[in-house]
Amino acid sequence: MVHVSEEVRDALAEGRPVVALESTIITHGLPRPRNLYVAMAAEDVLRRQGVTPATVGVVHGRVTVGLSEDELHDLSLDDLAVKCSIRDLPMAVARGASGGTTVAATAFLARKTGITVFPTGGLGGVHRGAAQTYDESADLVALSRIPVVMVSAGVKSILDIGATLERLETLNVAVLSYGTSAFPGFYIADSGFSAPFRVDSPAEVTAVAHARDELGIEAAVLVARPVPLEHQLDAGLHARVLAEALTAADAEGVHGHDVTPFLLDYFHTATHGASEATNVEIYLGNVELGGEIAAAW
Ligand code: PSU
Ligand code: MN
Repeated sequence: MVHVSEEVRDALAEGRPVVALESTIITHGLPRPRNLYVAMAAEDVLRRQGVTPATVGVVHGRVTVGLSEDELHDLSLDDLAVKCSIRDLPMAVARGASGGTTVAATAFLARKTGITVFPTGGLGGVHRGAAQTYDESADLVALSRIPVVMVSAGVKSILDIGATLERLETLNVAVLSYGTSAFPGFYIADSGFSAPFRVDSPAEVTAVAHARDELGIEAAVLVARPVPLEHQLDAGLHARVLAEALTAADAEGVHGHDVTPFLLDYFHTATHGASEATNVEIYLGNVELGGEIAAAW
C-alpha cells in the first residue's frame, strides 16, 4: 500500500543515508509559491550533503515515500489537498484523495520504510487552552510510539510550550536541545523553558538514538534546534501577533486540524512575510542538521 520511489529504495538497499520530509508544510504550512520553492530547496540541501531525500505525501490515494518533482509541484498547487495525519491516511486512500502528511503521518511512514531521521520546522504539541479544548497534536502520541530521530525548532510558539514539554516527558520522548540548554520556541530561539538534555554534535545525537534502539525503547528522540538569533522573529512583534491570532481563531470558531494552519497563516499575513522568512530559515536549517545526523548514522 505504500509506494516507495526507486531512488529511495535503492538508497536504503545500499545503506546510504536517507532523510524523510513531510508535506503538510507544503500543502498547509506555507503560502504559494514559497511552498514549492521550500520543498525543492529542502531536497537540494540533502542532495548536496550526499543524502537522499524522501518527501512523503499522498497522491490521488497513493501513499508515497519519495515524491517526484512533478508530484511535489502538483501537491503544492492542489486546493483540495487534505492535511493527512495518521487517522486520515485510510480515508485518503479509500477516496483517492491527495494530501500533505503531518509530522505524525510522515514519521509513521518513514519508519515503515526504514527511514530513521526526519526534520521538520516546528513540531505540533499542546494548544493553549487545551484544558478546555483537549486540542493536542497527534504528533505527540505518534512520537511516543515511533522510534525516529526528529529534528525540530522545539515546538511551535503558538502552543502551550510548558504543557507540551510535560507531555513529551509523559510520552517517553527524549528531548535534546542542540547547542544550547534552552528549549527553542520555533519563531523565537529561546522559549523561556530549559530543555531536559543538551547535545552539541550529530555524533552525540546518534549515540543517544543507538542506545535507545539497543534498549528497545519505541519512542522518538527529539532534537530541538533553535533558529539562529539573526533570523528569529522580533519578540515584541511575536507577542503582539500571537495574541491577535489567538483572539481571531477564537472569534472565528476555528478548531480541529484547522487551528495550526490558521495561526501560521495569520502570522505570515500580519508580519508581512517576516514569520514566513523565519519559518523557511528554521526549516532549511533543521533539514541540514537532519542530513548531518543521517550521515553520522
Ligand atoms: N512545521 C512547520 N509548518 C507546518 C507544520 C510543521 O514549520 O505546517 C505542520 C506539521 O505537519 C505538523 C502540523 O505535524 O503542522 C501540526 O498540526 P496539528 O497541530 O494540527 O497537529
Ligand atoms: Mn489539533
